[in-house]
Amino acid sequence: MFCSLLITVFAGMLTGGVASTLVIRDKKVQEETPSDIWAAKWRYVIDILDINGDGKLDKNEYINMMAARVGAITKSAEKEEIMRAYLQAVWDKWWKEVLNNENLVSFTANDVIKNKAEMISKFVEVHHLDIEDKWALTFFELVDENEDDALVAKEYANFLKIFHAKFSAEIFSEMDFDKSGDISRAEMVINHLLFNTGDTMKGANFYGKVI
Ligand SMILES: [Ca+2]
Ligand SMILES: [Ca+2]
Ligand SMILES: [Ca+2]
Repeated sequence: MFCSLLITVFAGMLTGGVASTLVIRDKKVQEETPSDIWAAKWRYVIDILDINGDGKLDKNEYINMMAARVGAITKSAEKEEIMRAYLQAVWDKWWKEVLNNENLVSFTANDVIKNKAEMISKFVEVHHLDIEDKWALTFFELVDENEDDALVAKEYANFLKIFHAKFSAEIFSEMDFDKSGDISRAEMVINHLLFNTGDTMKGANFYGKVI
């Protein structure tokens, strides 16, 4: 009797333990629901680029204001112009198409989030991968001050400044996959691709701390 009571108590402790482990696991899965992280990333990036805080990212904020920050940070009018022309092309070739609006003047985080499936499928189309690479590498080259094909902390901090984001050693280490102490072109491209298409926190802090 005593023995079976003990077994019951012990079994109860065991199942209790398993149950709470499952609860923890379920909670973790819930927190990492793909749409939540993907949506959180886009809400974050649109919010930091929405300078007047009206909830919309307009053409001026996206093109001129971002280009102006590149000019100020790199102290180069030439780089500002490269950025402006590039962003104008991305607005015309990518955002107008993906949001299906030829006369696009602004968009919100919700516009992006409700087009998630279409956006992710476009991000991985072969012809689009060129645009993807170019986005990451254009910024890479603009902030690679000493042109040695690697971004050290100070240079990556300048990249984050374009997005009004604060540098941290933690973010830098997340982007530096091979822990070499700098960000290579490949790391820049992969982190950007993970930001755009990934369902996890990998690459999520590419433009600064999301969560
Ligand atoms: Ca705005
Ligand atoms: Ca460098
Ligand atoms: Ca590295």
